[in-house]
Parts: sequence; structure tokens; C-alpha cells
Amino acid sequence: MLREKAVLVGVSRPPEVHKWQVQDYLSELEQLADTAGAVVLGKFIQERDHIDPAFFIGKGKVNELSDFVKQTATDLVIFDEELSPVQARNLETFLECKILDRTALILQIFALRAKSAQAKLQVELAQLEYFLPRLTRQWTHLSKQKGGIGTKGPGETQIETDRRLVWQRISYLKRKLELISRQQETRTKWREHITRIALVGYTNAGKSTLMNALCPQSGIQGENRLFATLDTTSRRLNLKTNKHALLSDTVGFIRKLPHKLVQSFKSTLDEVRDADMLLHVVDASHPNYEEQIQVVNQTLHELGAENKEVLMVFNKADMLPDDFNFNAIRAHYPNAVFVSAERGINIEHLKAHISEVMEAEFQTRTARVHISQYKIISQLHDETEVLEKKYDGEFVEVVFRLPKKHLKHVDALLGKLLDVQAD
Ligand SMILES: Nc1nc2c(ncn2[C@@H]2O[C@H](COP(=O)(O)OP(=O)(O)OP(=O)(O)O)[C@@H](O)[C@H]2O)c(=O)[nH]1
Ligand SMILES: [Mg+2]
Repeated sequence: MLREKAVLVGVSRPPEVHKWQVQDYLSELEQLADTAGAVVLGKFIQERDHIDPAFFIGKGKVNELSDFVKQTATDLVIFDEELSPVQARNLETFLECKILDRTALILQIFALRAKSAQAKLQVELAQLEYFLPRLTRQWTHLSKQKGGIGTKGPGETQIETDRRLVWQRISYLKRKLELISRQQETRTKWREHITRIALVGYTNAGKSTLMNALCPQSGIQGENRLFATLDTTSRRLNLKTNKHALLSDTVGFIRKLPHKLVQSFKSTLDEVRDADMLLHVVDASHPNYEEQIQVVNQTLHELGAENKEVLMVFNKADMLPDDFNFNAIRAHYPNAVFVSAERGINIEHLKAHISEVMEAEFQTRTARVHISQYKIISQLHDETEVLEKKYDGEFVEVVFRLPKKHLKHVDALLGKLLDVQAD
């Protein structure tokens, strides 16, 4: 396949955003462009303190860019920032090539990657909401002629469609997603009594590889590309002391993850919101791992999942230099665990840590149940972990443990009994 030729543009605004930072951002953007199937021919960085309302970058830079685009027959110019619909249109007219911003590029990758029906619907919804204000004849005309990046999705079919129809499609997609999410709720009801753990982290940090290391039968493969995982997968995680938990692998986060995308992936990300505990996977070998941690924390905040028990897992420890300053990380994150998911290093230690954190969330109780209430005993077996049963005449003394969050539920069950003691 002939790869489209792309040029990247970033803007530095010292002292807030320095040139070296923009260089890092553009390397990440290059990885995104590569994932979307483009080859990057050049990178432009402009230093300026105000944004041009018409072209985003200054006129001089636009001219420079225009020369480069013509000389190299560039197919598309990708901006690391979000452009207004007017800026995108002006640039498109002036440069006579496709213009994409970071958001559109990420949406494009999600569209290429989406496999399940749910993921496809979620991406389409995000794309429509993003493209709606940008639907211009000129844009669709260009994309129809040329095809390629930025055109997979709603663009083509909407040439003759007015916005009202797009809105109809948006509300249809929302209804459909709502339905799927309700169906999932019923399907996952049984999981309520299992401790749920979700893997979260920056894209490419090694979440799927770690899932595979923790649950060797999971058959999940890590991949060296951004957004390898879009759908949530859950597997049983076997632990020594707490028997088991349900571990979920989720979609990765990235700097400036389009807000609309986070919104449309709401039901996929429910797995994160509903989790009892998060494993925040960090690529410790990445030069910008600290910023990536902040991005993940911010996205968790956006999802309303910021107050959860979090275990920081610093992955790719096999790639760290000998003089790596582990203590600096430990000072910041006292509960940090260093692992190598790929080499299987320290995985048992991580499991022990997970058990320890989970333990704090558990409580042990004793109930005295009359043998005629055998149904309650069997329910305790189903919904808690029964540690011991002692028979005493017509009574059974059951010692069981369960997550604190389920105490209420079990208390209601035991409400009918006289003799319940907590220890
Ligand atoms: N050297 C090294 N590479 C690793 C390790 N863990 C994962 N990787 C590599 O990092 C890349 C990304 O791994 P994934 O498990 O796909 O990462 P992810 O966090 O699931 O990424 P997304 O699903 O895209 O968000 C793959 O090429 C892995 O082989 C590790 O411990 N050491
Ligand atoms: Mg993954």
C-alpha cells in the first residue's frame, strides 16, 4: 500500500511549552501518524506566544510550509493542536492538501482499530460529533477525490447530507450504545461479588502484556503500536490468599485524548469506574514517564475514577539503565512495584502486593445459622469466601470473609439471624 506523506506541525509557547517538549510531542505524533499509515517527511515547530485566528501559525511559517508541501508532494499536514474549523479550512485552501489535527488523527486510528460492534459505534459517535462543525463541501470534496487518512468514517457519505441527518444518526448511535450498555449490565451482574481490578495507563505502557503475565491463559497479546487495545477484556486473576479477582485490560490513555472520545467510550471505561482497585501501569523506560503519569491521573479524574485504590506498577524494568534512580520513584510513590511484564520479572511479587491491598478491603465475620436455614449457608458459599464451618448441635458456625463493600448486602441476608458477630 502506498503510504500517505505527512508533515507535522507543533507550536511552542515558552515559558509554558518549551521547544524540547514540542519535539517530544511531535515524536509521539509521528508514532500516531505511523500507526494511521502515514510516513512523516518533515516536522515544523513554530515558536510564538499567540495563535493566529486565521491560520493558527504565522503567515511566514504558512509560506514555508507551503513550499515544503509543494516540493515533496505532501498529502497531509498534521497539527499537534486542535484547530478551529475555520483555521482548518483556510489552511486547506492555502496549502492545497488535507489538514488534520491531533484529535482527528486519534479518531482515525480508533476507527481503524475498532473491532467489536460496540467499539465501532463508539468511534463513529465520536467522529460525527467531532466532524459535525467541520462538515464543509470543500473538505468532503477533497477527501472523496484523494481518500486516505482522515476520510475513513463519516466524511464521504455525508456530502449531500445535511446536519439534521447527522444529528439523527448521532441520537441513533447514542440509543444503540445505551442498549448495549444495559445488556452488559445484566450480563455482568454476577461479577458484583468479585473484587474487580482494572489495568490503566498510558498507551503502549504494557497493560496487555502485563495482563498476559498475570493471567497466563488469557491469550492476550501486547503489541508495539499505539492503541493496540480498544475493547475491554476481563480475565480471572488467581491469587494465593484472596483466591481470585477479576482483572480487566482497557484502552490506553494519551496526552490530549479527545474529550468526545472519552465520552463515547464511557461504557467501555465503566470497567475502570466500577473497579475496586486500579493497577496504574507506567512505562518506566520512557523519558516522559512522569508526564504520562499526570495525563493518566487527569483522565481518571475526567472519568470520575480518581478516588480509587491505586497500585503503581512501573513496567519495562528490564530496559532501565544500571544507574536508574529507583529511590526517586519510591520517594514519590511509596507503593511502587517494579516489574517486567515481558520478561516475567517480579510478577509474583506484584501478585502478593495486590493481595495485600485487597486484604485491607476485606473483613472476616462469623455467623451462627440454624441448619434449617441451609439456603443462607449455601448463599454464603456463593457470595463470600467461607473459611470454616463448625457444627454445634442444630447450629452451624460459619466463618467467612468478604469485601467490605459487600457487607451491606450480606448483612441484609443475615438480618434474619439472631447471632451474628463481627470480629
Ligand atoms: N522491554 C519491555 N517491553 C515491554 C514490556 N512490557 C511490554 N513491552 C512492550 O511494549 C509494547 C506495548 O505493550 P502492550 O502490552 O501492547 O501495551 P498496552 O499498554 O496494552 O498498549 P495499548 O493497548 O496500545 O494501550 C509491546 O511491544 C510490548 O512487547 C517489558 O516489561 N519490557
Ligand atoms: Mg493493550
